[in-house]
Amino acid sequence: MKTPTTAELRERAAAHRQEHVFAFFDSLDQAERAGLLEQLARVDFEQVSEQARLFLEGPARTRDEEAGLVPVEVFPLRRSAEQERLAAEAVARGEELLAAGAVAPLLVAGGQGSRLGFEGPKGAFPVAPVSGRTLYELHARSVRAAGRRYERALPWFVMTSPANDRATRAFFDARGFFGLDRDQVCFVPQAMQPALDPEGRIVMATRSSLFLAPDGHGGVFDALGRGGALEAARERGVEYFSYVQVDNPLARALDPLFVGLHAIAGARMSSKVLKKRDANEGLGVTGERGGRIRCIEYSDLSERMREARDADGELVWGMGGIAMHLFTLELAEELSGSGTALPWHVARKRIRGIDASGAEVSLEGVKFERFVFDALTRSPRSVTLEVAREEQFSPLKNREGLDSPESVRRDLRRLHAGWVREAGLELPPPPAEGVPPAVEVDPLLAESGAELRARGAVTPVRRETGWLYE
Ligand code: UD2
Repeated sequence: MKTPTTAELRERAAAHRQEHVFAFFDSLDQAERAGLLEQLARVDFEQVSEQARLFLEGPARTRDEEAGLVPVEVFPLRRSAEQERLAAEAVARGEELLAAGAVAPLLVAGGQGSRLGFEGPKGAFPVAPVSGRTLYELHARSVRAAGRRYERALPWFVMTSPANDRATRAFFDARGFFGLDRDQVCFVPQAMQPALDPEGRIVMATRSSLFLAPDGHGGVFDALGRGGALEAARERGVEYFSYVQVDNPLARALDPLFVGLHAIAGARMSSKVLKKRDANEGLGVTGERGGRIRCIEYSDLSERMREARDADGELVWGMGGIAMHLFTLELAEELSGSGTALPWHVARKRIRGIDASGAEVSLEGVKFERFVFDALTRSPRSVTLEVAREEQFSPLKNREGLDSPESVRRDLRRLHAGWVREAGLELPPPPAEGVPPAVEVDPLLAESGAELRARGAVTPVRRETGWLYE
């Protein structure tokens, strides 16, 4: 792409009512000017104008989205005999595809983790209850374990954002890529979007920079396309991406049942769900209308829909999405670089920027994000698989309380203690009534009770923090 000149950029900005981005240009030094011009060259002003229209005209979309929507059919945890037969067939098919290297794990970690209040990439948070391993390391060890199981080095795609890309790479580097081959890991930085003010003008973070925020996890398709990851994946024989979030250490990226069901159904995109804790848990819901699947984010759900109950008193929209998806390489190729393929979602947040005089202020900002699950509308056939919360979902979101380091560690301990019990191995005494024993199982040793049992007699390493089976 040819680098636009300063005059061209001034013209573009002015044509879209954004000339203020040059307000301080003449007072900047050489390096500051270059930095600002580089940012501006990457701004799609046409798109910014569309985004401004989107929130200035404030479409009342939610109601339309909900009209006529019915919950999708779920492949449940409690299965009929026929579903059990299909599940067994799916596991076999899934194992075949995994062994053939057709499924690549994809971890999204471009978010800012602001609720956790942790400096640095969220994946660098030490979360494991006994070993103190970080989220990244747990995911990496799970990828290594799969590599060993299927006797091949699986390519692992990790989405970062320009805000944490360098820190993430340095973190992997300093830890020897957690024992993975360097060329197994492919970092794909997502793009950034300018934040706007309530009048639809781009917010300046400083006199020489725009306020930019990651473009949402729906930016993953563009990110995969831009850096050549899609071609690399195709060359390596990848047919499906298995998408999980960095904040969930229980996420199983390589799940034969899910892969098999998805492949047998001929789906382009599929999702895992579970029973919501209550009507207000922060999980999106999936519905269907006229054969099209649509996911509505929890914050967009009307109260009527959130609270609706059926004749048995159960929540009608009681199944929540846990951000684990499979999608085909072909769908990613179709969506990558397609510009308007996925809709923009608007998030209003207080942000720090400068005002017209250049003074630092806190102002109401409007951020724009794409959501990966909007791609479900492109998958006429789709599998929605119910999973057990205690086995697959315990996200790290908050500093304390629900979905906090404490709750994640407790859930890991409880799950792993169950495996140790199932394997007939020894457990440390629980520290108190109702508190799970301080135990942890390394993914490289086992990722289920059955696998641990198959390992035979294993002696745990006893640490001050508890027992580590590795
Ligand atoms: C997300 C889902 C929600 C539910 C929940 C499960 C959305 C909008 N909602 O809620 O329905 O499934 O997860 O835990 O996704 N990320 C990026 N780039 C971005 C933004 C986010 O990589 O620009 C990553 C981020 O690093 C994290 C994940 O996406 O791994 C989820 O982001 P979040 O914490 O903002 O999503 P949350 O908890 O609101």
